[in-house]
Amino acid sequence: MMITEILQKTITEPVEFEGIGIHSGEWNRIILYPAHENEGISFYIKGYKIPLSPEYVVNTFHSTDLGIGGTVIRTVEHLLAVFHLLGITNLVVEVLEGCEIPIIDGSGYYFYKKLKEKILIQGEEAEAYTVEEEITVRRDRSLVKALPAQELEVTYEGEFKYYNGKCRHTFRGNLKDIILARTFCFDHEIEMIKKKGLGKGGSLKNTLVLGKNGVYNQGGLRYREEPIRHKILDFIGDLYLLGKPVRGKFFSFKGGHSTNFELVKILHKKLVSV
Ligand code: 5EP
Ligand code: ZN
Repeated sequence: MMITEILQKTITEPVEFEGIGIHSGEWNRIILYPAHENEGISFYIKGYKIPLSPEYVVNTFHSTDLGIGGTVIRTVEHLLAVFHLLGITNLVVEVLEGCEIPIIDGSGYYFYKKLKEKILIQGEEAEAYTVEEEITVRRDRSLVKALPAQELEVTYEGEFKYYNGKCRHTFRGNLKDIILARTFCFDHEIEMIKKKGLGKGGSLKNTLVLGKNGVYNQGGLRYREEPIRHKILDFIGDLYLLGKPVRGKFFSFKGGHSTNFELVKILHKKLVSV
């Protein structure tokens, strides 16, 4: 992969978020701190430091979780998507209570809203990763593709039962297209998800619940293809596991955290081997 130069960014002052975790159901409190140039993004939990890197991914089932020595930080993807979209390259995330990033309203909006006016552009140039050759990942009935491009572009295509909206969307850099898209699940899946010990914090306050007869949430959808747009947000968050902004054209057909992570591992291997 080629490396393109842009400016590094951090935040002007610490920012705190708190709230329930979608999977743990516990209360979480995190503080984001500014970081120096070339420090990158890292997480601190219970005295451990976890640098943002695919090497620390310990789970991709229903969320992307980072871990070290048995200590895990769950559901980092929505916060990472916001960092990626805002171009934040240096920052420390300290987890003070709980072990999950708060889900808030299920989208990236609150992170975005609080961080966007606190962006500090730093003097040094940052590296961005540019995809240089076509990569395809296939797994079961999903497919994820990366193609060379100068800007980040992400197309997601899904096939959802009981969902009659358009099942395809392309993100071409307009943040407002995806930032409000909430996490989601289907009514018939909830029981199974809970049986697996997941979704303990799920409610209509943070999850778009879809069913045969439509949407359970009052107020309905925030976008016509809100689930598809949320999948794009997840993808952009997972790509940021590489630790640097990514330039390339991506296509995901029914992909999820595990196919995203497969792709990230391939991209990462190419990076460390050049
Ligand atoms: C799983 C949930 C609930 C509930 C009543 C009302 C509501 C939410 C997927 C794989 O965003 C994600 N990852 O980034 C993923 N989200 C989830 O897996 C997920 C379960 C819930 C709930 C509820 C219960 C009772 N009355 C999200 C990608 C979208
Ligand atoms: Zn998500």
